[in-house]
Amino acid sequence: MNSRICELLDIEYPIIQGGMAWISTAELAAAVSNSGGLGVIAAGNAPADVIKKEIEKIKKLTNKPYGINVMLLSPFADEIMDLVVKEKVPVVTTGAGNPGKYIDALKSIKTKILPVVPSVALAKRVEKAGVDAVIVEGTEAGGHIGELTTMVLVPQVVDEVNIPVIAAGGIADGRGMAAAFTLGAEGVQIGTRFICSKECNIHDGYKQAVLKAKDRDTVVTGRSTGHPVRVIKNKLSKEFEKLEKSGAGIEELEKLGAGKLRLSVVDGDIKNGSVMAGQIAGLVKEIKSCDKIIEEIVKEAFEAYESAGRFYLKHSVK
Ligand code: TUI
Repeated sequence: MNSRICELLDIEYPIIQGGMAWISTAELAAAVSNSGGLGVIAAGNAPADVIKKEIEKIKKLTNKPYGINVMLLSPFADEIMDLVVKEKVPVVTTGAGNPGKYIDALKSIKTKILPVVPSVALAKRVEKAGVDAVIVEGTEAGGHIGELTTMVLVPQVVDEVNIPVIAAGGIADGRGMAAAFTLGAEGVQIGTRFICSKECNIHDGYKQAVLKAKDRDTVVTGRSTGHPVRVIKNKLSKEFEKLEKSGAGIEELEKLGAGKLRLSVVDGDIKNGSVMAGQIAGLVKEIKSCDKIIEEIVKEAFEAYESAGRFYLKHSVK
């Protein structure tokens, strides 16, 4: 499988694992990298000393390239970026903001920079600033999201930038990967599917919640705070919605959300915790190892291409 993304990142398959706070640890990232994709450790809201240990761990688990996802709303974003530069981490993905002020430092150590963007405007801005590729994420994704769908956003960004585009949001199998490539993407970022992997070392309750989720089981909370977040519906999401409807201020809403991702991921409290997942959760039915997940996605993508090709051929021969 050859794309500019494979060459850029020195990986076998253009599949990047989503940086999911608390979920994307060194163990998961190493398993994805060892399977030919790009594993990514999520820094989330963790301080640099915690992420330094994750970097030490992944270096013991794989010799392949890996990335760190920097959540730009984190109070520790600056110190995480300092750590990335010091450790010469091969790839950085960013989320929830514009990474502009960090680009020069990352480029000076040849770290590849892949920002997540929710719009054409930000994609163009970061291209101009010198990033290596953009991860174009649709609103189908889990966690913090933008407004537009993957289907409409990917081709619009592809038409406006020259750097490679990685599609994200709503992709969990080879059909989704083939569709993303048809839209002009050269890689995919996959999060939700990897939650239900053997090597993802979170509480089993969280995995079971994703496996059980059906097509309409996610909801977006926090629109009124300016930080919309897609989660699986539960007691907490209902409380959050009620509080938002009552006109509560950002402070009160943020207080309700504080510490709730840890509660579900680490403690397995999937009623009172925040269970972030994408709309594609309904497609995820089984826990498998990362190498099986990737192998199946790649095989299925080729099959999807062939079947679409046969369809076009049939309809073009008059
Ligand atoms: O970042 C994510 N997903 C996340 S971060 C997260 S932790 C969190 N918790 C509570 C509130 C907010 C975050 C959970 N899930 N995905 C990547 C992503 N980035 N999605 C959307 C964006 C984004 C949004 C606006 C990227 C850039 C952006 O730019 C605004 C600007 O400054 O121009």
